[in-house]
Amino acid sequence: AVAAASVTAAAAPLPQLVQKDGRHALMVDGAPFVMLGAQAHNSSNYPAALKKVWPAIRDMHANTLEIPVAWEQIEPVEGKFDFSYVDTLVAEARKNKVRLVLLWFATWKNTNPQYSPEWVKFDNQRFPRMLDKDGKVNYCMSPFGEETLKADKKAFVALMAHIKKIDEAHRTVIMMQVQNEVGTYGLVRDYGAKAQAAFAQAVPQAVLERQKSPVKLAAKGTWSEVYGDYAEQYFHTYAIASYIGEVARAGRAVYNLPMYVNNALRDPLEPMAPWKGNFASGGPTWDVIDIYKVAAPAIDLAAPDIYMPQSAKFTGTLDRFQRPDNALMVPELGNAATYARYTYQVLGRGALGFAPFGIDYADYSNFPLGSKLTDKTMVEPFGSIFAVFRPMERQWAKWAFEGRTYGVAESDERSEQTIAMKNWTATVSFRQWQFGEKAWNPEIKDEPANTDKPGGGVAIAQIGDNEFIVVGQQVRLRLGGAGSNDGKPTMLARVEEGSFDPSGTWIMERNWNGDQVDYGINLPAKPVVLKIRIGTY
Ligand code: N0T
Repeated sequence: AVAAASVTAAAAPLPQLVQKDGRHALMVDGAPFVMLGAQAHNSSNYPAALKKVWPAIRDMHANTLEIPVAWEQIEPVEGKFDFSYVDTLVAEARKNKVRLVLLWFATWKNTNPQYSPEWVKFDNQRFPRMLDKDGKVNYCMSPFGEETLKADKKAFVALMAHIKKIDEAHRTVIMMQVQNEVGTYGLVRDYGAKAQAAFAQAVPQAVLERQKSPVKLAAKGTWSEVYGDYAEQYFHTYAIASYIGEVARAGRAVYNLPMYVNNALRDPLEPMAPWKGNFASGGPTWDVIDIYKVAAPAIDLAAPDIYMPQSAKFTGTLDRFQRPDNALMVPELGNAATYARYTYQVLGRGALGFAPFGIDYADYSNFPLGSKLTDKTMVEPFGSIFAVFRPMERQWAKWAFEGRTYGVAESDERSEQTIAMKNWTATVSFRQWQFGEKAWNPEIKDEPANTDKPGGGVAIAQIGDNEFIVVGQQVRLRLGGAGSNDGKPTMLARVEEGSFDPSGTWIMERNWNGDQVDYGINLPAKPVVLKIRIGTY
């Protein structure tokens, strides 16, 4: 029995989300993991296409690839499953030493059924689309289509069973995204017969208890009676979330991977108002995360896809989605260089993952949402940052889960930012010379090199009372006493530039002193890692 048991090594534990004190971690192989991710283009989900994916993933220094698995490709004929692409993908991911997040493109992909098999998308009798107020057929699948749910669920369960079979001993696949950017554009809800009947029912108790709404006209009653002008959006959200929740539940019953939904955002800063065509109704927008929590308990989190380069909107979105009951993960953002600085902000805020969209060398540019570039130069701004995080990715994930990490990105206004840490503050400023103060030479009108556009960012982990790991680029950093150090004179002890080796040991290259610290700690354009100690006297 002893010999037999030693033949197969014990499989690593299942990836899972854990939480403590309002913070979250994605556990992979039993320890916190941070996804330094990249998402491939929408049509790179074929064995031959992968050849143009892996080189970009390598240049990106990513530890995780997010890539679609389409319903149309695994079940082109009803009941006949073909997992050859999944097999190739998983095998090649292992060769490339990256993990996978699989994106289930099925009933809804950017709200439409484009990735459903032909036997689904052209059979409106069996798989009904939504109806508008006049009874006209809408493009979007109805969340009340019982056969649609049954068929999508069956395919997803088959996929999860297959992943379990090929990957249980490896855990190459660490997470599933269920559908993609769901909701409906241009129509607030379904007006088909089933939907109409459901709309006249009472709002479920769990929604009444959890959903924070600007309007609550009654303690209970129908959707309209309780939520007035918000009723239709909330109702549609509940219907879609319930559908996704059921697909996810059934999939997890077979193979219990973490699962999430992603969101095409509504503006995080505009005043709250009822839906008026300005976002996909029914999607997990920040205002209805509670409805997803209630209707889709098998979904771990709702995640923002951020294609808003403006710093106020970017930060506003993070603020809306990062909650004690909703872990922050950014599964998509634009791949244009302007987004690279947000890597520091997102990872510093303790996100489970960060993945620019459109990272492969298919000849396809995502401009104007993302970069005009399609080669190495598109990947480089992100890749250079991931490269310095990679050697310490496990430490970083652990520090983040312990609440020791902070991060900022340069704002569009280029203004100074202050980070409050335990008994210390970090003041971060931008467009500074590496030496001296701008005020010395008012007649010099030049700005520091490479700072014509906002590009700075820094992430800090406070690893001890007076000790910090700093990762960043193009910022000036100053540390000052706060709390029990408030008012005390301070002095830097060490500002070591270096890196962690794979065993987690710090390797110092040099110690910054003299000019390199007399005018703040000035990080260059190329990302660096510093280990800083500071003291008081
Ligand atoms: C994203 C991607 C892909 C403020 C766009 C973004 C991906 C999907 N959709 O390349 O299609 O599969 O999740 C929609 C952004 C809407 C415009 C926002 C302007």
